[in-house]
Amino acid sequence: MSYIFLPKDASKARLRDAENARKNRAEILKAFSQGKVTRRELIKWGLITSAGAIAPIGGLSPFVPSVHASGDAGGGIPTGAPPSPLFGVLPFTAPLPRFDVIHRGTNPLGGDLTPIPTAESNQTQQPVPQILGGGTGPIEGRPPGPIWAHQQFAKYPPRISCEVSQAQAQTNTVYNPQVDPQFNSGIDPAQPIPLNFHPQLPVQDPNSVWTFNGTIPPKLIQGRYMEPILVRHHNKLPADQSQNNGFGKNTITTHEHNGHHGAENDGFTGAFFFPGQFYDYHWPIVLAGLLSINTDATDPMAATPNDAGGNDKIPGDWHETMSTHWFHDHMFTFTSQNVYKGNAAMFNIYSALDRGNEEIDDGVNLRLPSGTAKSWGNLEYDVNIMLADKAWDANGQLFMDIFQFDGFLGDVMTVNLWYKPYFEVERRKYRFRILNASVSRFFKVAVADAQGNEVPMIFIANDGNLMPSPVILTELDEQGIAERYDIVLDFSKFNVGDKLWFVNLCEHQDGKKPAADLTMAEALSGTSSDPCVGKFLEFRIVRDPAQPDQSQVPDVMIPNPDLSNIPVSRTRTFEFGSGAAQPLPDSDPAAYTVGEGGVRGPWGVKVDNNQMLNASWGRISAAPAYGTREVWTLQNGGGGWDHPIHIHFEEGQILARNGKASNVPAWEKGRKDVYRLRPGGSVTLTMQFRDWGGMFMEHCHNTVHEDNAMLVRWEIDDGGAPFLRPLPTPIPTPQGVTFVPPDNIEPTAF
Ligand SMILES: [Cu+2]
Repeated sequence: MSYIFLPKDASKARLRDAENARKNRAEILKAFSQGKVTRRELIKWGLITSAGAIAPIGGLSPFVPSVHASGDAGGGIPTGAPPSPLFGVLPFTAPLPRFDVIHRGTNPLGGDLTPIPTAESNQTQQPVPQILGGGTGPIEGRPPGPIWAHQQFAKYPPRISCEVSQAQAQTNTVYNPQVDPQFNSGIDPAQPIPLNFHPQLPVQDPNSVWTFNGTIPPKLIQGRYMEPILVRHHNKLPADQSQNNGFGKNTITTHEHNGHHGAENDGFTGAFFFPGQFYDYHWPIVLAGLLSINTDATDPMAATPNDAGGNDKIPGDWHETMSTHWFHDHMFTFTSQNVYKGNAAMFNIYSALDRGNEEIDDGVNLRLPSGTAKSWGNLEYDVNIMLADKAWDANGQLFMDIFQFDGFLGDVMTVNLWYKPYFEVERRKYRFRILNASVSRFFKVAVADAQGNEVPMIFIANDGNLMPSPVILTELDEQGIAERYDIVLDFSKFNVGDKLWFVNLCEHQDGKKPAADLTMAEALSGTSSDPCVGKFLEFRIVRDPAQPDQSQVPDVMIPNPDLSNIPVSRTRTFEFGSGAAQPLPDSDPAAYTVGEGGVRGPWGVKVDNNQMLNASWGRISAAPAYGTREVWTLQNGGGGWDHPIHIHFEEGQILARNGKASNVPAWEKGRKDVYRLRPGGSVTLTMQFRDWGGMFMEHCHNTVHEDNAMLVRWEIDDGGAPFLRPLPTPIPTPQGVTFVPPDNIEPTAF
């Protein structure tokens, strides 16, 4: 059994060997990531196996016993990478930084943005750096022409702008948490915030970490229904791909995770853009079903909060209202590296039901914990939480091993990108929107008091969706990568001066799947070999609230949409497995990003009874007809792994686990967008395909699996117009995007 990281009490010699192996390996990975050596060459030299795993050579793989290790551990116990040094920093010594709220401009078509956003991609030419091939290329990287024009741009013109950059690590001098310091553990937003993982840990080099605007804390966009946002995302990463400190790709594509938007705004994996370019993402934020349900906007439950404390009615099905989203990179074969490097942010969507004001009592507002000062979007008691395990090298610089194809684990727990912080709270209810933003790690969160007792939580939302009814839990379920769990925690039962902790009960030994769910006592005992088990966030109850807590958690929140009258037009199966081995033609777009041979597993997806195939964004694996409902079964092809599968675009309802409706737990009875298969398991779900068209994706959100061929493209076909049938595949280059016909269409796709 190999642990990813060596225990802290490993012998000095063993640690030194592991560090040398890590360094040697990092040199190879760096050369690979920078395009100086191909995967085929690495295989030829015997450095990696054809399945992609690093070859078992001493001094190269930290998992191979060295002379020292074979002596001190009974011969042949594999060693791990050296633990990330903490430089003497203790847990719970830094405040939890609240998210940095991105500025909302209110004049996107008349001055916020230069040039003014356009329905079709802006193909104005600019010089391209020599290192990217020279010549000229378009200023916007979105594919050109009508196929990738913003759908319904004239009908839903942007009313808000958010302008952001992907950029090298730098100090934040414009932090705006949108709450006073008393709600931010005393953090003074006027103080510059260097980019490090704790105020006493080393500052990250510009190319160790690439985040939104190059800064921390992580970013938050606040949006509301029917107030379309234009997100202009600039790529300010180095044009020279060798400037990446060993991992991370300088081309990006930004996925608004489960946005119900047109595919041109979905961050399609093959619609990436280059340094020096921008991409305009149009997020209309509409209720699903708006073209067929409540089209005249008369239902008072389908509404969006206005600035005056009231509601404006909107079309669509209010049972499809969404709340907690995130957005992140979706670059083909590089998603894991780019998200780990910092391309991850959150997006709170506000509605009349979930408006972020706990005081307004209008018969629609659920009055969940938030605050009262503003008509909507109060954050005082509504806290975004981003969980991510990280690792760093001997100098404290962020480190990733891009050849851990089972999945990459970090050994340091961060919350909102700081190492094990504390958060000051009042004696009242809070909402926490917990995002698992890891590469491969699952969490299982519980709350402990000082005696080690579990404190109940009210589970209110799974993924982006408020539950039909809240569920009281003392331990949350295992939370897969990209899943969001919203909970309400009531501190009023405790005293000023008390402390509580978020505790991770889920132990990993590798990136394949959780190894064990520990009891609270086991997790607190400190005996787990996994350094990310145990307490990771400390709540300090510091005062009584100045105003009485008016927030509620109603017994009924958002019942599921009624699908009983909607016929099921198709069923499909998707098996997530390994061993896919279809050679891709040289013309396949997948070859473009990864050099000769394209992506070669070790993972793959088998659709219906077709072949198990590697990923290619040129292949259409499923093409549901526009306006229909289908039932999809997601099957785990093996028992050795867990796969959290994400289907883009519309919320699904889980009908069965392992074939039985009775296997679906209470907390999965709402709507979902990530479906955790569990080892050997299956999930049967139903979803609709409406309102928008284009090409979307379905993939494992263990992003290492996703990047190594566990991804398919599917698309919504509307019978010919306005989309072509099937859609042409975009091939981005710095000089412009061209289109080719899909090079492969699965026999059961249409
Ligand atoms: Cu997976």
